[in-house]
Amino acid sequence: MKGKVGSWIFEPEFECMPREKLEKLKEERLIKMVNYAYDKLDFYKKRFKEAGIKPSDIKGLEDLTKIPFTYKDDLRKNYPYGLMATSMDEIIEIHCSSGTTGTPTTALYTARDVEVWARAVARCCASIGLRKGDILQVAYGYGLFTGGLGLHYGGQKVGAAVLPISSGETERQIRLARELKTTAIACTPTYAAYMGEYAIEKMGIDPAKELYWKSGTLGAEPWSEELRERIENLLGIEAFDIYGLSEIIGPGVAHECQYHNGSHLYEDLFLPEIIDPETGEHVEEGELGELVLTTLDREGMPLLRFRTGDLTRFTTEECECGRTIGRMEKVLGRSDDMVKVRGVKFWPKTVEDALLSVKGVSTNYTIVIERPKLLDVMTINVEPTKELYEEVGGDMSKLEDLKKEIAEKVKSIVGVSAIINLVPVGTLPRFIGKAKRVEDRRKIT
Ligand code: DLL
Repeated sequence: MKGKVGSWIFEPEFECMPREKLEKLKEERLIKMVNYAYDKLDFYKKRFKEAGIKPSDIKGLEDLTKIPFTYKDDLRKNYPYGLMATSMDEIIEIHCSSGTTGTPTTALYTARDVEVWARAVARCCASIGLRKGDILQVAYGYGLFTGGLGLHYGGQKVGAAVLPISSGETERQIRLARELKTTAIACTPTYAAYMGEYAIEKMGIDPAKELYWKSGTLGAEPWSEELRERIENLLGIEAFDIYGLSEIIGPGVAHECQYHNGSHLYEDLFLPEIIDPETGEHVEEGELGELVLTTLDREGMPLLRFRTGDLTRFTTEECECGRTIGRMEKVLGRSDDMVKVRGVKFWPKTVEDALLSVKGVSTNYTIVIERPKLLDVMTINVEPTKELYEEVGGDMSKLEDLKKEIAEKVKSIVGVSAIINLVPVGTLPRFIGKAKRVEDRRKIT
């Protein structure tokens, strides 16, 4: 549904800045940021000393690689305030993530940081065509997760009204969407698909016809093009990808424009690099690697060369929308989410690509990996679509051909064979935030 909404550009002076000028701005901001982080934080003083460098060694963008990386683990070790670059008097907002390991990290914002965040997300909201008179339904979780408040600030900044409904209570989401005539939706792609399915199956409402959503800003997790197509058809919206991470700011680091050919990464605020995760060296422009980000306008918690763990490509090639700011490809996955089954490495998103390319397969699936004896066994539990399920009267034995087709697709796209377990509609878990689809039982035993 390309070009369905009236996308616009919130800050053309930055988003469309001539590249040469942009590079200059990035350089100035980098030098300032390096000095700031060094002056304010013992953490960086120590890191620089260990690397044998001084802030004055960073004279331009070409010196960036001299700076050591900052890792997620550094944030854990410095929990809660070890990376706070101001006094607590200056901090007005704190977010926390528990992370997969259970060790928390904090994200600290001054008033200026919240303003920068609001501007970044406002750029995203303009891309989905939001303006005065629109109502943005924010169904990302509010609270310590940055999704809810981030979209809240950005939506208000472009002049839209925000419905801060948060995630969950799906029946109420649909009811209020219809009664209040909300015009756009913000949530994870998984939850968008679930809301659509819920409206049809549980409430007899066709969201594409009976709701007023024109667009959606969906992110916080990897999602496939197949899922985008399904969501667009189901909800009758133009679906956009939004990327971000709490350590750097929250949502709003990058967002798609109406051409959907990658997400514009706001380089004037967040300096990107793509590296080979093994060697730490830069890869050629356009090649796949790990995204590394440096905050260029951050007071509360500045981060230099933060290893995001996210694998993507980056290009500065011109975009039809007129933005000069570069674009990152849809994230393939996190390096630590990569699964290895019988020696074959892949990201769960590739399994989604395979599953959703088969007609009659729903968006509800889970992946279980076990090692009962010596060999890894991957089982994909997946529900057929409601229509197909009803067509066979709930008799799964009539879906043997579908099962075979899925197994073949998985083998050819993912490169590893899997046991396909077709399960009745409504039996797999539904997610209101980030989906947790992979259960790797090998790690537990
Ligand atoms: O997920 C912030 C966010 C909220 C982004 C709402 C977009 C919308 P964290 O919880 O810190 O912050 O998780 C950050 O989620 O490093 C990626 O691995 C993943 N991620 C975020 N957006 C995308 C996306 C928020 N569009 C981590 N595609 C990141 C793929 C994404 N992965």
